Amino acid sequence: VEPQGGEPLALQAVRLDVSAAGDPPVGWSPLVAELLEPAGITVRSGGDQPASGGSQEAPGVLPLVLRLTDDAGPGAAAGHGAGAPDGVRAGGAATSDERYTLTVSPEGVVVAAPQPVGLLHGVRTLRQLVTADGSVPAVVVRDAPRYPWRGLSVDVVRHWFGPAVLRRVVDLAGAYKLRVLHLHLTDDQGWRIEIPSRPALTERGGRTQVGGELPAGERGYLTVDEFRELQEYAARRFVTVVPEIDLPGHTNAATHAYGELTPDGVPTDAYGGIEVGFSRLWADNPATEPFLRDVLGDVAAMTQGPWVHVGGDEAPQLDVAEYSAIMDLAQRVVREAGKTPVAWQEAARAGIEPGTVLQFWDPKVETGVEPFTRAAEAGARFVASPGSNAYLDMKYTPEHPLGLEWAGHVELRDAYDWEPAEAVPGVPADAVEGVSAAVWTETLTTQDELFSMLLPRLPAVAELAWTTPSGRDWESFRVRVATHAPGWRTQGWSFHPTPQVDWP
Ligand code: TNX
Repeated sequence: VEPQGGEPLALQAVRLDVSAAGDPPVGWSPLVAELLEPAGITVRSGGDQPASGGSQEAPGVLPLVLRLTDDAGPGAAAGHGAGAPDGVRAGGAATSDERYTLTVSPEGVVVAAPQPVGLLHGVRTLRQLVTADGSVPAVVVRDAPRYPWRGLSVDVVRHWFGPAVLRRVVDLAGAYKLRVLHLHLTDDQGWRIEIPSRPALTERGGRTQVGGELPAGERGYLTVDEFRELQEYAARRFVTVVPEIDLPGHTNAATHAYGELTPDGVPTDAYGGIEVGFSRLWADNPATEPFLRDVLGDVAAMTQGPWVHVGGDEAPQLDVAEYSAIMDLAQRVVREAGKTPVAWQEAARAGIEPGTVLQFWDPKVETGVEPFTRAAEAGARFVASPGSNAYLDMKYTPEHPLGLEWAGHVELRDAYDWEPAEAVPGVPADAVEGVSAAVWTETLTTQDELFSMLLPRLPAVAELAWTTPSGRDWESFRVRVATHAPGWRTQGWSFHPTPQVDWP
């Protein structure tokens, strides 16, 4: 960030010039308007036309030029991600080069970037620079992320959150420049994605959740079309959706729908509690492999991004051989369908192919660190979601009315003060692909409750995923994050006003 001095510039409107911006997934105008209009800035198009009656714009109106260029300016290091076999291909971006340069001067605003995603990042940064009185400082920002995998994992099983809420979650994730929305779609309490080859999954598991049934008339799963539309909505904002089918534990909704998956062929009862570690698939049951092939085949075919998450967490009820047989099969099916598997950290004990993404979550590391070291040597990439920092379903404090506490309490500062490169024990820093915040919904039932757990902690995790340690500073963060609160209020995004910040 290079402040240019001088008076702040009034900004009531921009005249958008996208003549050098290439083809975005949809028109740039609605995307830019979506970001700037809640900040009180009108977006006019036609900035590539010479302004009638001279080159000077009216006061408060600046041209906003989005320009694709390979020369995005010195100092903007390419994002790391050399080890990312698939890169992050959201929104059609060919590579994970997310650099951008944002220049704000009295002559206007220019965002230059080698890829469309960088142009959008620049507009998002511009939005963050707009102050409450409607001005922006003259500044040059040269920026690039530290990690390619910057994500949010959301449990839509324990309590159902439908497409409308999920679009708001995409907006929030996008605002903080995240690239991955991982959806936990199956668990003991329900099944949240239509599987055409296995219709009973949603017929029998699409209405249940923690505490029982959904309100009458509500459908608790994404249809094939809704899942496609959600992915398209996210991709337009350069967010890739990663669906998770959780195996071989967390499978009561599956065994409830298909009794053939149990040893005695009898379907299990529906489950509305919040215990874990009791449900399972059986490796030696002949119904298991066809089930996995059907489900993962359908999900892979429906998935636009490069990844399918196959779960693998909390399955001590299987011995290592049974566990590995199912996890190896699941990963093979995903690879045969042309996708890269993602799995929770426990899958380090199963077979690992190069490029497999392992999501670290449990700082207790009950398997010991040795499987992580071996997995890293075998080419696994790690995403850091340590429960004690990145689990945004943990209570902020012991008194907090919402959330769980198994990983401790996660105040805003805890979500900010940790180091992703050191978060996964036993693996070298260059095996870390990125960071994902996670929010589980055992205790969360409404959009407001969900957002009050995400805000303000998600921006803290997002900054960690973006910024190198030398650019990080808690005192600076707590001042900057406070200035976002009016914008959250405008958007209708609930937040928890933690006393660690002086809120305006
Ligand atoms: C652990 S994280 C789980 C989830 C729970 C969560 C609650 C993980 C891979 N498994 O099943 O919802 O804790 O914080």
